[in-house]
Amino acid sequence: MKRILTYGTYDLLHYGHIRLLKRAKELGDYLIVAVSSDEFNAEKGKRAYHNFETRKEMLEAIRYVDLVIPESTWDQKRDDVSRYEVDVVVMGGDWEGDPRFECLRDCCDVVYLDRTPGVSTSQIKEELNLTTGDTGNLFRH
Ligand code: C2G
Repeated sequence: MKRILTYGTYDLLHYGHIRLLKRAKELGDYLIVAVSSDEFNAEKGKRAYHNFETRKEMLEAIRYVDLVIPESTWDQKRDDVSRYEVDVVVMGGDWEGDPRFECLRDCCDVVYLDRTPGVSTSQIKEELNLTTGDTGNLFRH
């Protein structure tokens, strides 16, 4: 059984996230997602719209995902790889070459997958704010 592990905030779940998880699962048989805790998000300078429990619940509903664990620190990755007997750590291309992932190459494979262009959580937030701001309605007509 080939075990895959990926990390992320996964806020305002969108098709870019789903396509990443689908392709990550295609690399093996079992996909673990380490989703950032609210406290760790603060450390990353992020404030998620949905809290940890909600983001975890949404990820657990995705057919490609077999297990969701918390991501609480930058430094837990090596322990995660060992504890969950991970063969491959997968991340989107925006992390390509990041030493926090490259340093894992002595204990597992590290694979970066192309990001899905044209969608991001921050873009969704910005567009919703703009729409709300200039028309007062939540949805663009
Ligand atoms: N992603 C993607 N395409 C997008 C948006 C995101 O492939 N259009 C990928 C990212 O590359 C990442 C995953 O989806 O692999 C989750 O994205 P985020 O929730 O933004 O995660 P991030 O803030 O990058 O957290 O320790 C690592 C961090 O926790 C990663």
